[in-house]
Amino acid sequence: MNQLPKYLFLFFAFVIHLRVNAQTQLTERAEWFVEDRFGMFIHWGLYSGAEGFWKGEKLRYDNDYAEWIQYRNRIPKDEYLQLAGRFDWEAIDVEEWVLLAKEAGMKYVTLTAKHHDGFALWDSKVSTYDVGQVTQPKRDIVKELNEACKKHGLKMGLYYSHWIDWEHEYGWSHRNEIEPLSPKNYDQYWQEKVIPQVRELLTNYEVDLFWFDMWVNHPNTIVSKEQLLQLKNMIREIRPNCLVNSRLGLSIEEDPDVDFRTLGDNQLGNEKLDYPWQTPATVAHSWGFHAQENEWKSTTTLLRNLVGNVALNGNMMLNIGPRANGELPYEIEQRLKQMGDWLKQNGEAIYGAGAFDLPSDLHDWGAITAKETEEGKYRIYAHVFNWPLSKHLPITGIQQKPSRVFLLENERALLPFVYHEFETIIQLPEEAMNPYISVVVLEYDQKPTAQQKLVAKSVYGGYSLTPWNAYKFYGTATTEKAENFGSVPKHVKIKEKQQYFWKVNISQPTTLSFTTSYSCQEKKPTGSLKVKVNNHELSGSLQPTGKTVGEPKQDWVIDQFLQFSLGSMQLNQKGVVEIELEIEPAEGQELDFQWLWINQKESK
Ligand code: FHN
Repeated sequence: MNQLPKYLFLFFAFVIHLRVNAQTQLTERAEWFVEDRFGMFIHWGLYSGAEGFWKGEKLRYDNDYAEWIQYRNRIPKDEYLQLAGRFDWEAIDVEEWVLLAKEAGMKYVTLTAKHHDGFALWDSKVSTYDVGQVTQPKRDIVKELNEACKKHGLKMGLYYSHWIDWEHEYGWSHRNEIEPLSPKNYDQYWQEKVIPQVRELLTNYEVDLFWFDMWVNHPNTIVSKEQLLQLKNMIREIRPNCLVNSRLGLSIEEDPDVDFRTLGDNQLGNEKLDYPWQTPATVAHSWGFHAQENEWKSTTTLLRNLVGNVALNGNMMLNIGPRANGELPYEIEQRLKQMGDWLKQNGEAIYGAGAFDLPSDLHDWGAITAKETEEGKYRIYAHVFNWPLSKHLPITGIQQKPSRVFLLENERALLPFVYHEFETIIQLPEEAMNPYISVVVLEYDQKPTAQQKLVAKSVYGGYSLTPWNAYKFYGTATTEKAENFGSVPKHVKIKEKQQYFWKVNISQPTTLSFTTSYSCQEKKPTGSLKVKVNNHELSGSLQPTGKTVGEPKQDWVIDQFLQFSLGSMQLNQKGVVEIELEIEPAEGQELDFQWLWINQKESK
């Protein structure tokens, strides 16, 4: 720790902890990981030389994970090894990948040291199936990565496929479902390859993170809990600060000593978690280089995904799949550099930032991240995905007035705003500041409190009240998922009297008009629907909505959801009001309810 006095270090550690205080189950080890938020994944190995094709045939699986070519296309091991001959070893410069990571604003790099093919990208003394055997002079890609990471100040992670190994006679392959492998033989693989290789990696390189890859629960696999613990304990013993992900095969719930949870491939977060977590993501679809990749995500999409995860206290590790000459597809390089440009301007809203105490899907214009600043202020970052046509940005649910509001890319130009109880309306400039996502900062002298359970004002000028954002309800309605590709929308099925209650903040006396959307398959008007606000009431009977057609000539007839106006009412008060909706189908009948929309007449 050089000359830094111990108390100062403790102080900084405390500050870092405060900044990410939304996460309660955070090990000290993992603080850097939560702070850093964004990393690079590299899938690169012999499979990169095949590029998703074998002897003219495309990979035999539509998911097109090019790194699976050996297994999917049943390639014999010795022929697979010959792929090394397609590599341009002279041209491969690991430092270039690290430099790209740095330029992209990524803070760590995780390389597939050994993927499912069992081929080691370091000079392994444990197995001859390694990069040292196919290069002259011998290359050690892990060592090169380690040196480059150190040189450029990034952390290094290693991916190690522990469960699956197609090289070792007793490593697991999906084929073992029809050619059984005994636990005894599997343990032989474990003790003579997994344990010594991971020990070798831990001992010879400065590994900050071990990324394992098993996506079936361990009781349903050949791997035993004892084996997993043996592996984890060895890591703890040799490199106590090295992080371990949940795809080791132990969830954080089962073993809180696991440092972070890895979600499914490209699975974005959908809830705040109180422990560190991460999405492994691709720019297109395949992890290893695939010659026919064509599902490139845009820079905007990738940035939205990153922001969305940070808004839920999550991380993202974005993959690159270099070719056998080390080059990257243009699209990957371009997206990463553009993300880096955005992060140079807006990284403050990502690094060390996390969720604020409001639901992350509250606002329809984008997402919120937040953190305490080094100067002791508190900043809420409104990531505006959709620059409102009205140029008014409504922020609902914060109980205090900000001391100042500005665009993160132009702190000197303060933005005018009005604050009414629980609602801050910001006057935006005509043009969005950034082509991807513009970040508006609301600064407070201390962390503001959140008013829970309010429905946010929409950028479309009203309030969307749904069964899922009601703060309370009475009744037994059940949620039905969207069907027919969403042309039958998500809704609730109501068979008997149901009441929903929402809270909405009205900034001034106004006229509110109400519209509802539902599907009712009765032949004539029946049942009732009532909206109550204070002493006002609007009511009507439930109208038949009939059917509609999704696509022609496909026998695709679906229940139709139609909207109905319920009228309007004059409210002479301002502040938080409770909206009640009571729906009562007639005896033996049912209604599929979707939403209630309130329009507030704007003042001049
Ligand atoms: O099978 C692997 C796949 O090849 C890739 O490495 C991904 C990355 O998350 N993990 C497995 C599938 O989930």
